[in-house]
Order: sequence, then C-alpha cells, then structure tokens
Amino acid sequence: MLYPQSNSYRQIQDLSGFWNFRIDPDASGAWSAGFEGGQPIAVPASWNDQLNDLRDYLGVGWYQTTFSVPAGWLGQPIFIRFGSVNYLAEVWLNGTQIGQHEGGHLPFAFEISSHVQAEANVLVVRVDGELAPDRVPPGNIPPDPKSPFGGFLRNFPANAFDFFPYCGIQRPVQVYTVPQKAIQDVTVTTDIEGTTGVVQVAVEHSADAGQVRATLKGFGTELVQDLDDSSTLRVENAALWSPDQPNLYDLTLELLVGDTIIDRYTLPVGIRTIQVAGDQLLLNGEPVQLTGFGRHEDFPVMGRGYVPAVMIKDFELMRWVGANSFRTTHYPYAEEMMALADRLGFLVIDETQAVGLYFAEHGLERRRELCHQFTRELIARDKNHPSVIMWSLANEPFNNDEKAGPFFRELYDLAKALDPTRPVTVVNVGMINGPDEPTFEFVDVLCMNRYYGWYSQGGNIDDGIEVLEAELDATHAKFGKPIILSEFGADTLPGWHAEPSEMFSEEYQTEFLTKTINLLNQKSYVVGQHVWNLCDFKTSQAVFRTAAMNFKGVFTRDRRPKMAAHRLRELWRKEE
Ligand code: BDP
Repeated sequence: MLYPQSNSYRQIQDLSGFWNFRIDPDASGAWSAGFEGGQPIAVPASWNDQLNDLRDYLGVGWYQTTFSVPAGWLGQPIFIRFGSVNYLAEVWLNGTQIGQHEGGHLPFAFEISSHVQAEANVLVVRVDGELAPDRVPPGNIPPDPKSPFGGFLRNFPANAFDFFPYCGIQRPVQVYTVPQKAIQDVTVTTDIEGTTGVVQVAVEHSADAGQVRATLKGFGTELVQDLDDSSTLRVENAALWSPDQPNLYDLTLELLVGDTIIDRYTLPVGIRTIQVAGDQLLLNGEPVQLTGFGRHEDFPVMGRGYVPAVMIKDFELMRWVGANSFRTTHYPYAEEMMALADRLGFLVIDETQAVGLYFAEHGLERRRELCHQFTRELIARDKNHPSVIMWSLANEPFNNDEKAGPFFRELYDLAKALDPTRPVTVVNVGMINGPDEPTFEFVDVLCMNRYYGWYSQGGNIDDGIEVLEAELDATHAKFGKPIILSEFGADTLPGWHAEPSEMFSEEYQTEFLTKTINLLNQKSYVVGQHVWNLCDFKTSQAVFRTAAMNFKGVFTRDRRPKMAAHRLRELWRKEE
C-alpha cells in the first residue's frame, strides 16, 4: 500500500482540523447523511481526553466534516485514506456508504471518485470503540471468578492489555488523487554481493500502461533502468544503510506510455540485509546488538493521536541515551514514525496489534481472522522500510493452550510467505510458559519479556537476576536461537528516592536496569535489550496502577529524564 505522495501527477489534501462530533451511547444514531449540532473535536486525536465527560467512553461516536476539492481533480481517480481509526470505522460520503474497516493502528483507503463533488462534500465517519472478546486486541472478556485479575482486581476500562484503550480518528485523514493509469504498489528488497548493492524492484500498475522506468540516485550514483528489461538494479560500491550511517538512495519510478510520463512515485531505499545465523542477528553480515525500548503512542490530551513533535522528541531521547532500536509495542505505530526511523537510523521490531490474545473458544475464529488481516496489512504498509528488521506477530499471548502453537505456526507461515526477507517473532512472557513456549520451536528470534525483581522477587534485584540468568541459559541451550530481552523494567515514581534502593524509587529502577544490562552484556546469544518503557504512559485504572499510569518509563510522560535515563546513557552510548 503506497503512502500518498504529492508531485505533478499526484496531489494530496489533508483533512486535519476541527470536525463535528456526537456520541451515540445506545448505537441507534442514523446520521449517515450528516447531522446537526454536535461538538467540535480535533482530528487527528483520540476523543477521550479532549471532551470532559468522554474519558472512559468507548462506545459509538459520529464524526462529520465538509470539504471541497480543486476543480481540476474531478474526473481523476480520487481516494480517501485514514491513517488509523480505533476501532471500527464506517464511512459515508454525501450519504453513500463508501466502506468500512476493522482495527486501529493501520491505514485504509477507499476510492471516492464517483461520489465526490467540487464543493460541500459531507463526510461522515461512525467509529465504534467498544472493547470486545472477539476483537483484537480483546477486552471485556467474561470475568473469571477464579482469577483475581478477572474477578475482584479487574481493571477499568476492562482491556486485556496494559495501556489506555483510546479511540477515535487518531491519525491523519487525506484525500488524494492518482493519475488514470497509475503505479499501484512497489516492493523493494535489497541484497549485498561484495561491495555491490542488489536492489530488486517489483511494481504493480494499471493494465496497458506501458513501461516502468526506474532511477536510483544518491552517493554519486545515478542508475536508470527500464524495468521490463530487468527488475534488478546493481549499485557498485553501495553506501549501505545502518544505524550509524542511515544512507538512503532515492528510487523514482515513472510510468510511461511511449515517451510520455503518466505517473511518478519516489521512495527512499536503504540497501541492507538482515539475517539470523545460529544464535546471532546479522545486519549487513555483521552481528548487531539492539539497545532500546518499548514505547507507546501516548501523550496528554492527544491520547493516542498523531503528534509529529512528540515523535521527533522521542527519537531525540532515544538517541540521547544511546538507543539504536525500538519495538512498536503493542500495535503498529504511525507510518510517519517508520519513515523517520529510516532517515534517523533506528532498527524496528514491527509489531501488530495482537496483544492480550487468548484461546478460549468464544470469538477465537474471529480473532484468528483479524490476526491474519492485520499481519497482511502491516507487511503491506511497512515492507519497504529498511528500518524494519523483524515482524512481531503478537505480544504476550496466553499460549498455555494447545491451540496456541498451531495458531501462531499458521500466522508465522503467512508472514514468511508475504516477506521471506525478515525474521519473525512472537513476544513471550515468562509467567505463562517460560522456556516451554510453543512458538519458540519455529520463530526466528526469541523475544522474552521478563520482570524478575519486579512482579516476582520484588524488592530483591539480585535474586531476580539469578532467575533471569538461569532461564536465559536454559532457553539458549534448548533452542540455540538469538534472544532479545524485549521487556524489563520497574515502576518508578519520579522524584521518589530511597537508600538503600526500594521498589518504586529512582534508585531501584537504576539498579535494576544496570544489573540486568550487565548480565545481558555477558551473554553472547543475547542480541537485544529493550527497556520497558521509554516514557511513563496512561493505562486503565487498577489497584496495581497508581494514578492509572504505568510508571516504568525512564522518562516521564512529559519527556523529562529520571535518574535511570542518565545511567542508560552511560551504559549504552558509544564513545564519540
Ligand atoms: C508486560 C506487557 C506490557 C506491560 C508490562 C508491565 O507486555 O504491556 O505494560 O508488562 O506490566 O508484560 O509494565
């Protein structure tokens, strides 16, 4: 799926701004042709923290705006594209339903050419944000009186994951044109042979549209090639892409009829390889060590809304501590963030929104279908980013069920069929299966979330480190695959101090992270260390979540460093 682009063949109009909004608590609204009144609301942004009484409202909300298009657009193919609507979106233009999409965090587009007029187009979007067991991620799972967390310790709202279930139109909405005959999709894969970069380009375009000419430009090279002759571009003395040198070439594709160019699309290309070899992860043939974080798209007032300045800030914070990577915990991040990771040189484990999956029959088939849909959509969206080095199919599924292994084997095979070039993982948590995790048999890299010294061995970091070391060694001995400690951390109240250190103090977090990192540095098979979390973030209310916050950030929610951030900087930052 191509990100919209503006050039002399394609134009974009951004619909960000103040829309009208109405809630529909009993889901009886019939406002597809438009509604009167409503309240102003900002798009993109979550609705929850904008309007006073909607903080915990997860039902149906209707959005409406009007827009015009330049007269010159009419007669061309016109599309509308939503970066993310959480959770279920139904869209009407001038009273006609033009499509619907299930699932937040991934883009979708509908062609609107035959419904759009020059002026006063009425766009209506019905958003259903309800948590349900047959949605992904799931929520409102029937309480289990035998489990304290399903019973008397149940959180509110009752999500099956640890972040606030923000809803609404959370990323940009764009209307855009493409030419009548157009480039529809591009897939780029890269390889390295000696000092030569091998760039494979596959283009999908409208039928009978002539030929495609590719121009690859950068670092003193300019290769021009007709893709009907060969879809492989060979770049002598290639400037490879890596975190230290995020070298990007510009690949421009032109669709030609005879000598006339009828469409053009340009995308950045980073020439790099990523492979698993034994218990190592190799970037451009060399072992690579990931240092970095899990993170959240989370900021006061915006909720999970698109905030470009916060993205830049988070890259700055990560760079400041010496991180070279992150995982898109626990849903695909905005595609603009992935483009920045390409430019700024960050390695990304790209995760779908499959968090909190469980295998009870109720809703299972639907959850399975959604996981397949989201894996397809994620790979289609992000396949061309050099920064993306791994797909994560899920975070912490409740895999202590015999259905879990086959469920993920199928999903793994799907991801590998769609993209044979990248390793695939399923992120696992210790308390569910430990080293008996069924997905460890077939995934390429073992991603382990472990909290020894916090949820168990609480208050006793050294005991936790011992348990962790024993489990890492046993897991490595059993599977011989590279391991990433994909989460470790401790809730920390900023400004709370204790000597000797104790839980929730800045000293405890600092000691916990230091001792864990020192252990990981001794294990050659550990190829990554991702601290949980970059910043404090909002979650549901629960007795174990003070102030409805998860305080495991090494930065506060407003991006100020805790003591541990300074320590990480000493541990991770390379000498300059
Ligand atoms: C991990 C989850 C993460 C939580 C974290 C925690 O993957 O979403 O926020 O625990 O409890 O197990 O802080």
